[in-house]
Amino acid sequence: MNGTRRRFFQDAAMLGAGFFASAKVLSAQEMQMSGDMPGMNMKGKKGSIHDHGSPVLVETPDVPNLPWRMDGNVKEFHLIAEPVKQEIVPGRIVDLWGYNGSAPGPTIQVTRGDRVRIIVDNHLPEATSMHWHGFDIPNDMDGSPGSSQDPIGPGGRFVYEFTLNQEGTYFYHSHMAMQEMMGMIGAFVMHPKEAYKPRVDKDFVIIMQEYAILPNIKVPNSMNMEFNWLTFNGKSGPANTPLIVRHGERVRIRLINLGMDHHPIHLHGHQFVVTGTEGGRQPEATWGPGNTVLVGVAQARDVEFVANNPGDWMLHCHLPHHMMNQMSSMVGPMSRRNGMPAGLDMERGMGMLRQGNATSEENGPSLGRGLGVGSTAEQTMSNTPLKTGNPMQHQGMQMGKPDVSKDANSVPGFPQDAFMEGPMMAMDKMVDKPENFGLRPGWSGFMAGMMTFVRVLPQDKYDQIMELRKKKEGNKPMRMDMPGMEHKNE
Ligand SMILES: [Cu+2]
Repeated sequence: MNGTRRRFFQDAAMLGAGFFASAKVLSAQEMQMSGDMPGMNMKGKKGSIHDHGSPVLVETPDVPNLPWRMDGNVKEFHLIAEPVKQEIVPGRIVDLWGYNGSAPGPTIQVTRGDRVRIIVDNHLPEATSMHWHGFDIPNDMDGSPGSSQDPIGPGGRFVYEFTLNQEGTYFYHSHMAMQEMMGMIGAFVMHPKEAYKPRVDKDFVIIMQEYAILPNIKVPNSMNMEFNWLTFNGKSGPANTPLIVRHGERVRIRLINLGMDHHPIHLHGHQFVVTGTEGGRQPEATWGPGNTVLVGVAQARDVEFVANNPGDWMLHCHLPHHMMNQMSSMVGPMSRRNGMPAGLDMERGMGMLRQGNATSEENGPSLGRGLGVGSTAEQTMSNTPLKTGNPMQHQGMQMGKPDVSKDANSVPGFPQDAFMEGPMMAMDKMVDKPENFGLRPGWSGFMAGMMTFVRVLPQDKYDQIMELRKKKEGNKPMRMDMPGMEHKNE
């Protein structure tokens, strides 16, 4: 049981009043609802396409699923808005706001026609509200603060209830704009009763978010207009869990964007078709081939493809700055400077803030592009020659020598402001997990920002990874049963 779920169930148990019948029911339900669905459908299927039956459940790598209980014919969920400590990459733990210990919040899955109740508790220090993005529901359930309901005050609760007659990739989010930029969104997938044709074998959700978090600071600056941490499902490369599929399987990826930027998401090695938007399924007549889809703010895009090309294929946002981590103008220079500038202490010399919060007088909201340029505390700094010799050593990382030519420093344009081209910062060991098994050594040095893999694997390698995953998860069941959803395809 991870911290998220443990926390959730502790909270749920403390609520008493029969929210769940007993601790035993809790753990059974929790096991049933284990968010580790990647283990589903792992046996006895060879990538065949099924044209009948109920849809597969979605996997949201690195994000749990939200459990529910049935109350009569109502599917009841419980969301807790609360501060969250989120490890974006190894060692980089930041203070976000999310739901049930996760940012983005846990994924909700329902089936068309479901009557749904969602209890929302506010454990934030300020008011919030919950909006159901794209839902055709009564106005007083819409979660618009001030117009459709009063905001939910700190310590408060609001119970939403509605019947859902839609299908597609939807999401929930705080309707307080600045809270959105602290992480407050989650996926809400509405399955059709019968799977679409052609049927997909794997169905994934990826939520895109972005944060402005300066070096040495843990709280995002939600006022900033530029972002230096770009995440898929709350993780930046190389910390993302890859999407594992069998060679020949049909795959759907549901891309959701809530931030300040639009993201052109590109898949290597395959052509896909866009089969859905935030408004639901698109008619097949509109499906044209592509390999890059622009996902605008507040939009969702479903893409589908047949994984017919074996290998480890990148899936990433194609904006160059969205393939970087921790990008700030001071990070590049500090790795190759000869000593500190005169008159500055260590932290100042490295361009780090010391006051702890984004609106402190030290730099405050003047921080703009590059998280330093335009600020009065910006240092004058021209590009200095890249030092050859031994690179800085970081614990746990494979710090190689930069692979540069002898005359590199005489070439105009070299080194760029933020010289971070690998393989200096590989951290394969630090992000080791079953889904990364068998990747090329040093791979992690080239993954950053909104970047993960679709690993199209032959049966034996696929089984090997599922075996490792099973071992890691111990005896947790490998499937999740949803009332009204059967998995005939296994
Ligand atoms: Cu992007």
